[in-house]
Amino acid sequence: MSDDGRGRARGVHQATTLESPLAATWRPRVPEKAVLVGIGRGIDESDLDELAALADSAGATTVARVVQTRQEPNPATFIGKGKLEDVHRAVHGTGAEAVILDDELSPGQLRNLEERLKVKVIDRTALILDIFALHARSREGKAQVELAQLNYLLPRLRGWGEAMSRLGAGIGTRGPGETKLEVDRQHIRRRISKLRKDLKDLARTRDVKRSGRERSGVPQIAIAGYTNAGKSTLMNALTRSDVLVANQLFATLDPTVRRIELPSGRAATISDTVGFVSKLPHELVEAFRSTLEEVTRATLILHVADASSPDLPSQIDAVRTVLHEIGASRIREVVALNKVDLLSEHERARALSRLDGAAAAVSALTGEGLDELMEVVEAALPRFPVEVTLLVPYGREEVTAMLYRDAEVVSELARDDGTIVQARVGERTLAAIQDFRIDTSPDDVERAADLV
Ligand SMILES: Nc1nc2c(ncn2[C@@H]2O[C@H](COP(=O)(O)OP(=O)(O)OP(=O)(O)O)[C@@H](O)[C@H]2O)c(=O)[nH]1
Ligand SMILES: [Mg+2]
Repeated sequence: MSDDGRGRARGVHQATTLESPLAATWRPRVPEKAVLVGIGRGIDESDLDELAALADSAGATTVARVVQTRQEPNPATFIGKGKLEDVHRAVHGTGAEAVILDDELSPGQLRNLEERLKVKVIDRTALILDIFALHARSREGKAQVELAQLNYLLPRLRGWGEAMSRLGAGIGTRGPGETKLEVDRQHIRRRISKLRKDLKDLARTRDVKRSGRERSGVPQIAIAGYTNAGKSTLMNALTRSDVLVANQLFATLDPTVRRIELPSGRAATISDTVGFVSKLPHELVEAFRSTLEEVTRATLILHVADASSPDLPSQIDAVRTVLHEIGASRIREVVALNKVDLLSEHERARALSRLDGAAAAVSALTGEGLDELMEVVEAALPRFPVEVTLLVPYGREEVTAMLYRDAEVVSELARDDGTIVQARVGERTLAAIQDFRIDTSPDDVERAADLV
C-alpha cells in the first residue's frame, strides 16, 4: 500500500501513452480490512449494513464500525474531532488499511482525513464506482464506468497526489508538482471527451435497435429496482434465460432485452439492467444515461423490491427518487414484491397493504405469484386504441395468431365462412388487417394514427 499515492499519480500520467483505460490504474482497489464510518441523526451501527454489503461486493471485510450522531458534517474533516480519534483508534487497533465513509466527501475532506488517519479513505461514491469497475464486462459498460471515475477523479486529483504521497513515502517526498498535475488534468479531460464520443457512438447502435422495437408497437417492460432485489432472477424466471444472478450488489450492469408472452398471448419485450441504490453517484447516472434509457423509454416499469429487506420502504423510495432523476417518474409502474418465500403470511399481507397502486407478491426463486404478476402487468399496459371486427377465412389462421401476438383479441366466433374476430389493435396492425375488416371506417384509421 505504501506507494499507492504515487502509483495512482503515475497511472494518471501513463494515460497518455497507454491504450489501457486509466481507470484500471486509478481504481482505489479497496483493501481487505476496512473501518466503516457514518454520520447522521439518530444513526446506529446497523445503519451501516448496506455500506458493509457494498464493501463486501468490492472485496473488503468490515473490521469495525463507527457512527456519529450529528446533523451537519464537519466542513474540514466530515466527522467531528472526538470521533476522528475513535476512528483512528479503530483503524490502528484492528490493522485496517482503509476507512470507508457512507457519504460523498469533498476533495478537501478526503485529503484531511487521509492526512490524519494515515490510511486510505474511500467515500461512498468511490466505493460504488469501484464495484462498477469490477463488474463492467461490455465495451460500453467499461467506457461508462471509466467516464464516471474520471469525472470523480478530476476535482480530487491534487488532493490525492499530495496526501497520498506524503502518506506512503514518508517525510520529504512530494506529490506530483503543479506542472505535472496540470498535464495530468489535461490528459484526463482529453480522455473524458474521447469516452463521451465513443459512448455516443455506442448509444447510437442501441438507439437504432430500440427505435425498431418502439415502432413495432410492442410494449416494452423495463425491470428496475434496488440492487440485489432479484431483478435478474425475475428476468430469468419470466423468460427462461440466464442473466447473471449473484448475491452481490450491482451484479448486472449491461442491459439485456428479451421477448416475452403476456397471459393473453400478447407479445412484449422485457429488459433487465443496472440496479439502483440510495445516493447513487451522479457521475454514474450521467455516464449510464444510455443504459438507463431502457428504463426511461419503457411503456411500463416493473419495479422489483425485496420484501424481506428491513429497509423495504426506504429502498422503494430510493428507486423512485432515481426514476424521478432520470425522467422516468411518469411511466406507469407495477411493483413486484419479491422474495416473499422468506416472509410469513402475516408479513406478506402487511407488506402488500402498505403499497399503493398495482402490485403483486412474488418469489422469483420459487415461481410463486408470477402468473398473477403478469396479469397485473398486462392490465396496467395501455390498451390498443382501435376496436375492429374481422372475418378471417379458414386457412388464414396466421392472421388470428398475429392478432393474439400483436394486438388484443376480445372475442372469437366460428362461422361457416371463417372466424369473426373482435380485437383492439394499434396503427401498424391496423394496416396489416384492413382486407379482413367487416366494419371499416376511415375515422378509425385517423383516430389510430393520432393515438399511437
Ligand atoms: N429467497 C429468495 N431469494 C431471491 C429471490 N430472488 C432473488 N433472490 C436472491 O437474491 C440475490 C440477488 O438476486 P439478483 O437476481 O442477482 O438481483 P438483482 O436485482 O439482479 O441484483 P443486481 O444486478 O446486483 O442489482 C441472489 O442471491 C438471488 O438468488 C426470491 O424470490 N427469494
Ligand atoms: Mg442483476
